[in-house]
Amino acid sequence: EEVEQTYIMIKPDGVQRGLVGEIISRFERKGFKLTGLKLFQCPKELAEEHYKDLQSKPFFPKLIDYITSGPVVCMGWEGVGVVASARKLIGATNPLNAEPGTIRGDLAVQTGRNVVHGSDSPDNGKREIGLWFKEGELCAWTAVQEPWLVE
Ligand code: DAT
Ligand code: MG
Repeated sequence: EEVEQTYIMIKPDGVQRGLVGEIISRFERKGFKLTGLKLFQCPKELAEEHYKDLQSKPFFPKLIDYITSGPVVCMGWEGVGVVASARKLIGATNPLNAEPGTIRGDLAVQTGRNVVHGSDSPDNGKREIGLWFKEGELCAWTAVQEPWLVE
């Protein structure tokens, strides 16, 4: 059980649909710690860098158009096992396959409008937080609840 960092992003559909508070609440209630938060209009170059592993996919141009179509909410979250746990809270890539109780399972219907991103490994968590945030935009802080969450 390692303390990890993950990059979570509410995509433009989540912002447009008024789901920002609902989505942030789920990570807060679970017991993770917010380390960075901003509303941001993503430039095309950054979207392409973020999703560079998917460059050869047929849906890549549509994915870039979607992510840059309006403001996103960029977040850094920290916690024990946060990377895999956040992926579970988010649910399957295709919202129709995502379990009820997950963000995508409860709030979305289509892969191309799946409201939220979460890093898929601790290394990518660090990489993506570095990509989306400048140094002064992140906070290292102690949450008073920590001893009540982790032994
Ligand atoms: P995830 O976001 O669950 O980590 P991923 O990394 O495989 O999924 O893909 C990144 C995003 O690309 C995904 O959230 C939505 C889009 N995407 C993935 N597969 C797709 C497909 N088959 N058709 C359309 N969009 C797709
Ligand atoms: Mg992914």
